[in-house]
This record gives sequence, C-alpha cells and structure tokens, in this order.
Amino acid sequence: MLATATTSTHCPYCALQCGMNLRPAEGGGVDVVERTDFPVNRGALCGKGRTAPAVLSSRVRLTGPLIRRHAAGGLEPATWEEALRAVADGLRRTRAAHGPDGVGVFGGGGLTNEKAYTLGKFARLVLGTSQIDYNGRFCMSSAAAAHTRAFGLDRGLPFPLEDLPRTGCVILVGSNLAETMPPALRYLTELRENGGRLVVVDPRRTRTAEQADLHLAPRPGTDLALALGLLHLVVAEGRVDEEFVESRTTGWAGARAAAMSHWPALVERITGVPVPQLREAVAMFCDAPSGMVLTARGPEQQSKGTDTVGAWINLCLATGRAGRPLSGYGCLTGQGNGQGGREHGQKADQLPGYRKLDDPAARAHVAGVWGVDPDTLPGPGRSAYELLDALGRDVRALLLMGSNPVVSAPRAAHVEERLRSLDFLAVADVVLSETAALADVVLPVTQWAEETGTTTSLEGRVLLRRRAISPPEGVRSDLEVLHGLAELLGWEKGFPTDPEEVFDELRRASAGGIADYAGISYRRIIEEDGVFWPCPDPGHPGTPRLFLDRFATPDGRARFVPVTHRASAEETDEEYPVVLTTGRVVSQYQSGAQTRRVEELNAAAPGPFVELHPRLAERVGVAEGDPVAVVSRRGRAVAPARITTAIRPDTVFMPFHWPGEGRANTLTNPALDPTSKMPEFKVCAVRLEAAGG
Ligand SMILES: Nc1nc2c(c(=O)[nH]1)N[C@H]1C(S)=C(S)[C@@H](COP(=O)(O)OP(=O)(O)OC[C@H]3O[C@@H](n4cnc5c(=O)[nH]c(N)nc54)[C@H](O)[C@@H]3O)O[C@H]1N2
Ligand SMILES: Nc1nc2c(c(=O)[nH]1)N[C@H]1C(S)=C(S)[C@@H](COP(=O)(O)OP(=O)(O)OC[C@H]3O[C@@H](n4cnc5c(=O)[nH]c(N)nc54)[C@H](O)[C@@H]3O)O[C@H]1N2
Ligand code: SF4
Ligand SMILES: [Mo]
Repeated sequence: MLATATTSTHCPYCALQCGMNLRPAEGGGVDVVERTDFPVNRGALCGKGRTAPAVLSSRVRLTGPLIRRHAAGGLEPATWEEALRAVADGLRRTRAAHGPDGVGVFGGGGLTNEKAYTLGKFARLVLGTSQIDYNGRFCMSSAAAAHTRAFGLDRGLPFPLEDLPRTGCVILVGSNLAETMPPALRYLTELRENGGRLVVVDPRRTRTAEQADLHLAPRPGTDLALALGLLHLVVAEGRVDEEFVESRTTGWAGARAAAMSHWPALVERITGVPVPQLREAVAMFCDAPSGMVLTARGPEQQSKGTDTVGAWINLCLATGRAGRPLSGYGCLTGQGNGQGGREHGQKADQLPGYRKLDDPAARAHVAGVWGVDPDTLPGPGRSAYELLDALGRDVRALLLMGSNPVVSAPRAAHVEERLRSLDFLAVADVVLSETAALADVVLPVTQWAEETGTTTSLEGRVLLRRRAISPPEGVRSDLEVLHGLAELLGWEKGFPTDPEEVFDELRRASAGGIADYAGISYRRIIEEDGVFWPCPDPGHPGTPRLFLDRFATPDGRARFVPVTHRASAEETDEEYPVVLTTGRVVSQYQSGAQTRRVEELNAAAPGPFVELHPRLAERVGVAEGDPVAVVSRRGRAVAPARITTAIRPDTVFMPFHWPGEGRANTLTNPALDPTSKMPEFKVCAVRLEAAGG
C-alpha cells in the first residue's frame, strides 16, 4: 500500500527533530518536501534529513531475518518464527545457565519513547535482568548528571530554541552546531543580528567558531579549568550577582573557594587560552543583560565531564544567568530521541518518568502500572561501557537494539572482541550494521517513515513521528519484536504492538515522576506542534520554560557544586606526544550505519581523515592526503591527512563515522567519568607516523 497524501513528521536523525513532510514518490517510496509550519526548523533541513528516504530502500536494508545456524558459518535467511524462537531460546538458555544477570540488553537514544519504554520493561520483567543500558551513556550522560545535581532535574534545554536570538550573550562550549544541527545555526545568526554576542569554545576553528565574536581554542580536556578561570575573574572583577546567589542558590562559598584557586595565569597555562581572551569572554558575558551557556559533546565526553558541566553551571549561577527569562544553562542533546531515550527506563539505574530504580516509592508506582510485585524488579545494573566490557564474562547473551558499538564504542577493537565472545547475540536493526554482522540472529525492523511513535527533542518537546508508508514485507517493528519475544518467554500480555497504546501506558508510568508525560496525548502533540514536559494532566499547557520560579530541588534553590580541575585520564608524554580528539562531520551520522548507505552523503564525506596543523604535518613528514597512522595505547588507525591551520598544533581530530582501518574508536580511551560513566571520547594521547609507501 502506498501512502496517499502528504504526511507531517520529523527527521529520523538528530535531536533537533526537524519537521518535514513526506509525499508518496513516483515509482514507490516517499519524497521529502518542505514543512514550514514546524517552528524549530521552519522548513530547513540538512543533507542527512533531505536524503533520509534513501535508507528506506530495500536495496540497502535488511528485508528478512538472518540466522547463523553454525557457529563458524555465515548468516542465512530465516523465517520470523524461526528467528524469534532462536532469540527466545538463546536468552532462555543463558538465563538458565547463568541467572538473569547473565543476559544483557543494549538500547539506543534513537529509539522512540515507546520503544525505549518497552525495552526497559522487557528487560526488567521478561528477562528479570539488571543488565540494561544504552548508547546515551556515550552521549549526554555527563550533562544529565550535572543537571540533576545542580537543578534537581535533567532536561537538556530549560527553554525553547526560540529564546536564543533574544538573549544577550551565548557561550557555546564544544558544539559544532553548524555541522551537527545545521538548521539551528539560524538561531545564532539571529542572535548576532539582534546585537547579541557569541563566544565559541572549541580546540578547532570550526564552521561554528567562524560565526563567533570570540573564539577560545583550549587544549582538549581543559574546559573545567577554563570555566573555573572565568568564574575566578567574575569574582575578582566584582561581577557576582549577589542578590541572585543569596535568594536562589545554595553552596556558593565552596564553589567560590574552588574557583579562587584557579587564577588566570594558571588557567592560561593549563588551557592555552591567553588571559586577555579570558577577560574578554567574561566582559561579553557579564556586560550583556542576559546570557546562556550551552554545552555539547566537547566538554561532556571527558572523564571529568560531569564536573566540567558543573563548572559552567556555576558560572551561570554566580552571574544570575539561570532561572530567569532568556538566561540559563543548557545541553544540546544529540540523538533523535536523546532526551526521551534517557527518561523512560532503558538506562541502568532508571524507571520510566526519570524515576530512580533504587527508590522504593518509584518501584512501587511503576510495578503497580506493570501489575507486578515491586520486589520482582531488579536493581540498578552496569553502565554502557562496563556492560560491553563484561560481555562473554559475566554477561553471556545480549539483545541489542538501536546502536552500532563496533564503530561507536570506545576502545572498539576490545568491544568487538567482547561481542564475538558472547554465547549469544541478537541484533534488531534496519541495516546490516557492523555489529549486526556479528550476531547469531539479526531481526530486520521498520524505520521512521514506516511506523508511528514519539520522540522528545533537545528542547524537551514531545513530538510525533507518523507512519507515511508501508514497510517492505518481511520486516517488523521493534514493538512487534519485543511482543513476539515476550510471548515466547511466557508473557502473553503487557507488550502491546500499537505505539499509542504503549504511549498511554508510558503516560501512566511517568505520572508523578520528574519527566511527567501524563497530560500528553498523540492528539495534543499534533494540535500543538509538540508538548513540553513536564505536563502532568490534560489541562496543563506543558512547560517550555523551566526554573523561572524555582529550581526542581527540594528547597527550590539551585546547588553550586565545588569542583576543581584535574588532568585527563591520559595526558601526553614522550611516547604519545599529541592529543587526539574526535567528533563529527556534517554529511555522516554517528556510526554511519544509515548514512554510509546514501550515495549523496558518501560523495560529500567519503571516508575518515586525520585533521592536523601544518606544523605538526611537517614534523611527521606528511603532505595533504598522505596516509597517516595514529597510534594510541589501544591500537593503530590509518587515514589520509587533512592539513589545516584551523586546529591547534598539539591536537589532531578524527571523525568517528567509519569502521575498518580508519576507525577512530580503535584509539579512544574508555576511561569513565566517575559519576556519569561517560567515556573520554574527546581526549587521549597518540603519536603520529607517516604511513605512506
Ligand atoms: N552531522 C552529524 N550531526 C549529528 C551527529 C552526527 O553523527 N553527524 N550526531 C548527533 C549526536 S548523537 C550528537 S551527540 C551531536 C553532537 O554534536 P557536537 O557536540 O556538536 O559534535 P562533536 O563533533 O562530537 O563535538 C563538537 C566539537 O567539540 C570539539 N571538541 C573536541 N574536544 C573538545 C574539548 O576538549 N573541549 C571543547 N570545548 N570542545 C572540544 C570538537 O572540535 C567539535 O567541533 O550531534 C548530533 N548531530
Ligand atoms: N570517538 C567517538 N565515538 C563516539 C562519539 C564521539 O564523539 N567520538 N560520540 C558518541 C555518541 S554522542 C553517540 S550518540 C554514539 C552513537 O553511536 P551508535 O550507538 O552506534 O549510534 P548509531 O550509529 O546511530 O546506531 C544506531 C543503530 O541503530 C539502527 N537503528 C536506527 N533506528 C533504529 C530503530 O528504530 N530500531 C532499531 N532496532 N535500530 C535502529 C541504525 O541502523 C544503527 O545501526 O557514538 C558515540 N561514539
Ligand atoms: S539537523 Fe538533524 S533533525 Fe534536522 S534534518 Fe539534519 S539530521 Fe535531521
Ligand atoms: Mo550523541
């Protein structure tokens, strides 16, 4: 069946969740057409969104289940009945031999709320395992932890993006928005047109940094010192908003003392940012009538990411840039459902509604919705990297949905080896990803345009993606997969396949929690261009702006946290003298599983590269395009040199979208932040060698 009319929906990729319309295409499939009525992107899309229908094609995707019938053999076609039975048997066998925690589940921040919720419920009820986590741990977990610590609640942006152009000054820390959320660049352009100032903090002069009034280029891994240095200057120059600190916060004395030990000259030495630039940044931020600090993966993907974000929050609090109109701290969440995916229970320590698994009242509430005894719910499990690291040892079987860790996990060669050592691996995906290729059973699933479900954007706005086209025969939805497995494992009820039915249950499970969706319905989302949580009842308008009256802490005050700078887990030395940092390019998405199947995107971004400064290139003896080997304590990767003065001479940058020889994550360090368990993707020590001829 072909779609008959234009369907309003949202992009399958990043957390901006741009609105788009889909129209039936001649010869099958759908075309993307402009949707100007959705306010966030007003019709604008990046190349990834525009070309997303290419991944719907049967030519590039999985169209039937696959089974590895012999341990040493390849993947062969199978029926759904055979495939689901094989997965149920694999999970049951492992559970019988090793107990419930011998079975693990790995999810993704790209999954809709309905899927993330059902996956968490499936793990806790059907498998009875505590061993579930997801790739959001690699994404924004540090910002989430810092948010909760300071504000008592974690929603990436406490205000809608439409507020950005009207604030006085934005400090954008480690976000390359121009490449990672191109339509959002408009907000920064409008900010500057309105006379607002933009400070960008990035070791590279990115396309985003080129827009800035001031670009600070710290050495990777030193943002914590930088933020403390700015706070030091705020104090020294008498720019603290004493009234705000007094009436809306607690803990200032400790945070102040910690900042005072980071004097400007010391901070210049640690970060490489000259003192006059520190002063200029403070002047821009404090002279403006209002201001925002926004962080993304640059400062967050560090083994001290939680404290680093905490230091930026402290700066906002000390200057009264929080809990007021047009001011505040926000994190630019990354994945399509990066926000909702962290709220409804696929996280190791979490129950739906952003409830804590170790909170007896939370357990009782959710168990009540699920119709089970709270005592049957397992406790908190391992974080994502710890879980991957335990595969084949404590965790012997894994069900994976919505991630491709062979490419995207830190120390990826080790993770790949752990995946191979499993007794049983089942992967549900739309394409044969590098991780799916290792599985014993591969389950082909439907995608965005073929199914309905909600996502929660980086603004905390709950949105509805709508089905516009029928899936190819032979694929099923993730909800159908979980329903089928639950049934085979003895749960006839409790795992519906209709997304709206799941959402209605999610609403009840989240009611009274931090991320309260109780008042949100599919109908309201359509009528209101999305609804911002918390929205506790159907008569509630939703909450675009948080914290204006009080913070979400028990006493209503924001909490300063005393943080001090510390070194990265792996600093450079004689053997490994260069810093490697990693990130993204505009035309590929994440592990590339989807976008590497789109011709137009591959033409724009055909493969990995090593970005380095001409001085470093000369020292290594490589010219533009020459193969350069990057070697860390974890391994060696080779990719062509891309030489540019836009990067610090002591740093190299690699995008992480590709497998194989140029895989950046062969090199990265899985050192974890002690609070958030975020791996240090943004800093490790490497050496470079010319790899040509
Ligand atoms: N094209 C594209 N867009 C995407 C994605 C994608 O894969 N491709 N992924 C989506 C997802 S899930 C996410 S999480 C977001 C990520 O969005 P961003 O955070 O914007 O992306 P990154 O490129 O990982 O990192 C941003 C910048 O951090 C800088 N950086 C590196 N080390 C440091 C450091 O120590 N300190 C500071 N201050 N900066 C540093 C890098 O130079 C880089 O320019 O993008 C989303 N959008
Ligand atoms: N070196 C380095 N590594 C990084 C980062 C970095 O900056 N540097 N960033 C990290 C970050 S922020 C992130 S978010 C991770 C992301 O890395 P991954 O977790 O690998 O994310 P994706 O590549 O989006 O993988 C999603 C997989 O799920 C499939 N998929 C898509 N939609 C669905 C669905 O609805 N159902 C199912 N079952 N499958 C689906 C896709 O085809 C794909 O194979 O990478 C992290 N890795
Ligand atoms: S910016 Fe993000 S949501 Fe918008 S079109 Fe591009 S990938 Fe899709
Ligand atoms: Mo991410």
